[in-house]
Amino acid sequence: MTKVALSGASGQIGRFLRTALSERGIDLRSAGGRTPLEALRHGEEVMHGDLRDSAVVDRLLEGVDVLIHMAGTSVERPLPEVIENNLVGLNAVYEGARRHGVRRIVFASSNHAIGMHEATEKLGLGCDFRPDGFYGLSKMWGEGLARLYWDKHGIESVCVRIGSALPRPTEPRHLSTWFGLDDLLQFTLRCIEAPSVGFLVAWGVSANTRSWWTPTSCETLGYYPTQNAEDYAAEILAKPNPLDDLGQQFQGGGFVGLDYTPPERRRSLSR
Ligand code: 15L
Repeated sequence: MTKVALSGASGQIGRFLRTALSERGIDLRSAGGRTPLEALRHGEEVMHGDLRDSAVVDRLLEGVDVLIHMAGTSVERPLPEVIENNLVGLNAVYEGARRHGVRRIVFASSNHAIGMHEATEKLGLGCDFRPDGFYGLSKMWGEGLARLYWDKHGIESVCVRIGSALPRPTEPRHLSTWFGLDDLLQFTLRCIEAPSVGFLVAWGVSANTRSWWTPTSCETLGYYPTQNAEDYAAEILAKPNPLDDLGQQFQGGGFVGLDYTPPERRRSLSR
């Protein structure tokens, strides 16, 4: 039976996946960060610790076939914090995968790696990276790291550029970015089961009518989304949009306006 490890098990997506994968009888080891976890059912292994520490990584990856890597900073934060959690921590995890012969890592990338594309654009997976902050930049780096470990060490990766993983969409941007939880679970199960994936990048998004992202890579995984944010459109569009003009202009939404220099101030600053 495939042994699966889940990092970031105390986070928003991690909590959902932990329960859902356990309920489906996946042989699971769940890892939280600072706070100890309690096993959800008999047989679930739990642990916690800082993944920059190779001894913690060893406990996470011993005997593991597939790692679902959801740990790390998941919002925009100062660069030193992002570097520690999302670069140093991720590298420690991939090195641990080498030591333990882990077959595959599902890496939680993010739409914020491409967040400075305009909301009017339709993007394929080959689009330029246009990160909307240090967090998005770290996801771009993470995809590069995953590529490196496939090319040089044969560790498979699925880099999933997660949109908005929520129980339901709540604002106009989500009509394009929503990744429904049924679809997230289906996607994760396919990542565990797919016979071989090599290095793969995929959009973590539902079958949204207004999606900005062209679904490719789905065939390799056998992932076929069934949820569509459009079902909530009338309700969402009847309410005011919580995003300002900038957040509506770019795909990264609210992350774009953080530490943003408006065009009219750029020339004067550079003189
Ligand atoms: C992400 O990558 C974040 O982790 C999450 O908090 C949301 O902001 C999501 O993207 C999104 O873009 O909706």
